[in-house]
Amino acid sequence: MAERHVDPHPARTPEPADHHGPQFGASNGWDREYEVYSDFDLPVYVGPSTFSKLPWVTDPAELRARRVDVAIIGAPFDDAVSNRSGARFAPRAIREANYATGSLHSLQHDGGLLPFDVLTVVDAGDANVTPAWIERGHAMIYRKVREVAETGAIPLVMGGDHSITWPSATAVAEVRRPGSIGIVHFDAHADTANEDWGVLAGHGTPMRRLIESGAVRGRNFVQVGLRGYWPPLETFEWMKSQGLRWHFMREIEERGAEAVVADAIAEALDGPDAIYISVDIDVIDPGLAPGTGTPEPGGMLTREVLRAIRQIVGAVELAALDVVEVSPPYDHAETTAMAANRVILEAISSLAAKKAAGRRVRWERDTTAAPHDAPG
Ligand SMILES: [Mn+2]
Repeated sequence: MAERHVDPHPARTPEPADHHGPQFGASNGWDREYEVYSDFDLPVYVGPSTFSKLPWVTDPAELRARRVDVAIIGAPFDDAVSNRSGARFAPRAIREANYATGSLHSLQHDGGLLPFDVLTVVDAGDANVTPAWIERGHAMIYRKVREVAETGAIPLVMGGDHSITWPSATAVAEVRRPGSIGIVHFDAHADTANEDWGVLAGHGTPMRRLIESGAVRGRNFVQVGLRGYWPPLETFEWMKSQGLRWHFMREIEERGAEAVVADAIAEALDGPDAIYISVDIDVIDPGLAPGTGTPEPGGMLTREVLRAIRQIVGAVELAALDVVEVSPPYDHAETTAMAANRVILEAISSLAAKKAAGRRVRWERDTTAAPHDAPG
């Protein structure tokens, strides 16, 4: 398959301590020289399972020292689901859902793009999540995303159920102040309910919390792919009152995904400087992404979503991205985990293409602006 980097100093079979002793191994031919490989170049099933076998770097000081461009973060949390659970297992599954290792070559870009040669990408590990405590889980996800985003690295966050977008996007919005973010939200569901059975922090409510808190303006919150039978009309009335824009699945059927996504970009960036992308994997048709908590038939194609990621990241400043609601226990043949893995790889590749073209990828605080965290 792929050509791999060969270690310039191949390991030799150690000399036997006792030259007079029996050399059973050598008699089997096991004393010949073999090439040995770094963890990064070994097959994906060998060694530690980080995203694409990238270095596991959890210390923010180390992220700064390495001037990391992109940091993968796990948010293994599913205590806020309303239907099928299991998304807590998704970060592990998404990390492992690829067969290619080493310097990947993106065929979706021209010119032989090797994203990991161009960009500094690491796996920053998981938020410090424990089960059965929604408030603590959200606080830990907020802190993890915030400490990574403050280093200038672009966070790519693997959920988790969709409630993790509330703390994750809040962290990114805070770090980027006095700038602001718009959100392009791919989902079968609006996730703008006021409450799920009395709970304000369910996975059906995060978008309302983000807008109510002021972290994101309603008019820059754009939803793509809505379909099915939820939420009720009163929720859409609230969305309308907040200036949200949304694009139903039937609009994608009529106009095509690329035209709809172009409108979504313009709406999300109508004011803000950068876009946060949130991909609920259930925006994809459950025939192509069955491993999810609230599947809704009639969704987007995987290839349309991957193209949309390239379209957005290529056109705008990416503040962060999350991909949520993958539930490995309901998955078949890793289909859904692979789709989520490729959403992340498409974002990485598009950022790499920008960096290769001399465009900025990392976030740098605008030092000419007033301190954003001054009291008051
Ligand atoms: Mn959702």
